[in-house]
Order: sequence, then structure tokens, then C-alpha cells
Amino acid sequence: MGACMSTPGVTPLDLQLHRDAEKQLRETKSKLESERKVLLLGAGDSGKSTVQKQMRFIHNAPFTADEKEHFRKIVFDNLTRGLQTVIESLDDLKLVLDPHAGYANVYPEGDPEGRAGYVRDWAPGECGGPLLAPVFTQRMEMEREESAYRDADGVIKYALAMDLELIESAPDLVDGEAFPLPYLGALSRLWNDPLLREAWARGNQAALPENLPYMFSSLSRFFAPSYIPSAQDILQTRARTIGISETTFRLGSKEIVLVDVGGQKSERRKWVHCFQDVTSILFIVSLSGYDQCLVEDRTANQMHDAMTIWESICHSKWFKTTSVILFLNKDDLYQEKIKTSPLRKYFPEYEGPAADAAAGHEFFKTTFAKLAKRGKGKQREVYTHITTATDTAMLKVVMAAVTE
Ligand SMILES: Nc1nc2c(ncn2[C@@H]2O[C@H](COP(=O)(O)OP(=O)(O)OP(=O)(O)O)[C@@H](O)[C@H]2O)c(=O)[nH]1
Ligand SMILES: [Mg+2]
Repeated sequence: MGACMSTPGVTPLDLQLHRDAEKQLRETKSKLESERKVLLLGAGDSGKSTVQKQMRFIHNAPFTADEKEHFRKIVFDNLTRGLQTVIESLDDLKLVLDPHAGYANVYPEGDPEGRAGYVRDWAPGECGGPLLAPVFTQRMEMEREESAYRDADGVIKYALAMDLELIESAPDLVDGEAFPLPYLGALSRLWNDPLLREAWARGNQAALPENLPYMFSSLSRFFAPSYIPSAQDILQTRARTIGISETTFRLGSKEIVLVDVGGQKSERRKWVHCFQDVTSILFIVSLSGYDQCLVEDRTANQMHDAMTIWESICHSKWFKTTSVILFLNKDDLYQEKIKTSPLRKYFPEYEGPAADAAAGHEFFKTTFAKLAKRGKGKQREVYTHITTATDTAMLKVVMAAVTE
């Protein structure tokens, strides 16, 4: 028993190395058999990272304190840079901010209290420390110029200019730093300005961030010094993905590796690095993108762009046998938008009734299915789901079906 014939020239070390190599091969094979690699693909802003975040919530892989801190800083960034994008879109939309429209309500003409209230916002103790010191000094200098306060009109113009400057010079928060208080007033005054609201409503022409209504509806909560982002805050934050990120979950005896990539044009050339051994592709499309331009290219339509990528993925030599699942995402935003923004304006081939969300769903399902079709021969089966990726209960049900 256990007798072993020795081969001339083979040392015990050679034998050991050989056994180790075989063991490693067996382990890799069994890992490959039990591992499912799911690749998230789609254009920028379609919701890929949101699906990945949801999988962490659903599979009990909670975000760490450091990750929550990271998202807290992104909330501030999304508010300030998001509003800045709306402000910058005014020129293109041929809109000019009129201080008398929005700010006249905040600082009624001839009301010294209005001005006093504004100045109070800027009390040095509340000023956000050294970060805002230069802005504060500038305000003091301007305040010394009597003319700035000569009449109510001056106050109003000045208040608007200062708020705009504050948003434009918004800093990146550092770890543990509360949201600087003066931003609370500036953000809420500007967001409530009717002209900025009009720019927002025409956001499809300028690729404005879609999470702003959510972010602004919770503004005062974010400014509490003890604020920690909730699960929904984390899902609503927007930060484009750069590079490739993997998350692993255990599902019964299987291990699911979910691979998230950046969808903006500059990121797409990196995709090929994760095309090996893909079990299934989750392709995410933003339904609300049907009337919207791309962040990185204002001349392109988001839905057309998604269709082009989809077609090339479905016909790629890498994915001949890969199962493909299509998420027509951001249904909540689409349901609202379709009421007023006609689908036929952007897709003249659509012949269904106007403002009919379900008919639009069918149109997109059919169009994507046609694009996935290959010559004659066996056709690929495409599974389509209408989703709202920020809705955890919905994603739980859909992802259970997808990862079966
Ligand atoms: N209302 C709503 N917002 C969504 C939905 N899905 C995603 N979002 C939001 O859309 C924004 C973009 O989502 P991401 O998941 O970052 O998009 P992405 O596809 O990863 O984008 P890239 O990393 O640039 O490729 C975030 O603010 C999300 O909260 C949805 O179904 N409804
Ligand atoms: Mg992403």
C-alpha cells in the first residue's frame, strides 16, 4: 500500500510541485464551474452601478463606514455641481437669470429684514471655517461699498450674485466635514428660482442630472452635522464609474461575480478586458433617455447611443453563447416624462398613441429584440425586464429571476 515507484531523475521536490500544480488546476476548474460571471453593460448614466449597489443591499453586504462617508461627500458634490450644471445650461437654453423674479420673493423690495436675513446667513461663526474664509472676506469688502446696499434692488442683485459665486466655488468636502451652512440657503434659494426650474424642466436638451429633485427634496436633512447617508441616498448618488469594479456574492452553491464598468464613451474601450468567461450580460438602458442627449456628447441621443452599443454587443464574437438580459430602466422617470414629451418626436417610426407608457415599452422591447437578431439560424433569446433600479423591492424580485 502506498508503494511508489521512483522515476529516475525526478526528485521529491519535482513530485511535490507537480501535485501542487494539479491541485491548483482542480481548484480553478471547480471554481469556474461554481462561478457565474455577470457583466453589467450599457451607456453612461443608465443605472449599472445602481444595480450593483442594490445587489449589496439585497445580499447583505452592507456598505462600510468609509464607503458611507464617501457617499456623503458625493451628496454634497451632486447638489453643488449638479446645480452648477443647471446654471451653466442657461446660456444654451437662452435663459437669463432675473434677480427680480426669484430673489424678489426672498428679499421683498424695501424690506431691510430681507437683507438682514441674508447677511445673517453669513455670520462668520457659521461660515464653514477656513474653507470659505476668502469668500467671506470678499463679502465684507463688498459690504463696505455703500453702493451695494443703496436700495432694495441692489440687495437683490447682490444676493443672487453671491449665491451664484458660492455654488461655482463649491469645495470638495474632506472626511468628517459637515456641509458648510451657507450652502443651505444658497442652494435652496437658487433651486427655488423659477428660471432655474424652467431650465431644469428642459433638461433633456442639456443632459442635466436626473437626481436633483431627490437631492433637493432632502436638503435640510443633509446639513445636519450628524448626517449619514441612508440606503436610498446611496442609491440616488451619481458618480460616473471609471475603470472596472467587481463584487462577489454567494448564491446557494454558486458564486456570482458582478462586474461593473463605466459606460461613458471614453470608458468603453476598457470593456474588452472583462469579456472572457462571461456567463451572462445584464444590459441596462435608460428608458428616460429617449428624449435626452448624452452628458459627453450633446449632439447624440441617449437611446440611439444605447441601441448602437446593444447591437454591437449582441453580435460580438465574444458573446455567441452568452445569455443576455435587457433592463429597460428608469421606468419611474419615463412614466412621468412620457406624459408631456412625445416619443414620436425622437423616434418617428413609433406609430403608437402619444403619452402611452405601455405602448412605448412595447416599442422599445420590439426594437431591441430586432437589433439582437442574427442572420438566419438559431436566434438568441433576450429576456427583458422593465425596471426602476432605485427601488430595492423591485430589484430583489427581478434579480432573483435573473440569477436563477
Ligand atoms: N429615478 C431613477 N434614478 C435612477 C434609476 N437608475 C439609476 N438612477 C440614477 O441615475 C444615476 C446614474 O446611475 P448609475 O448607476 O451611476 O449609472 P451608470 O450606468 O453606472 O453610469 P456610468 O458609471 O457613467 O456608466 C444615479 O443618480 C442613479 O441614482 C432609476 O431607475 N430611477
Ligand atoms: Mg457606474
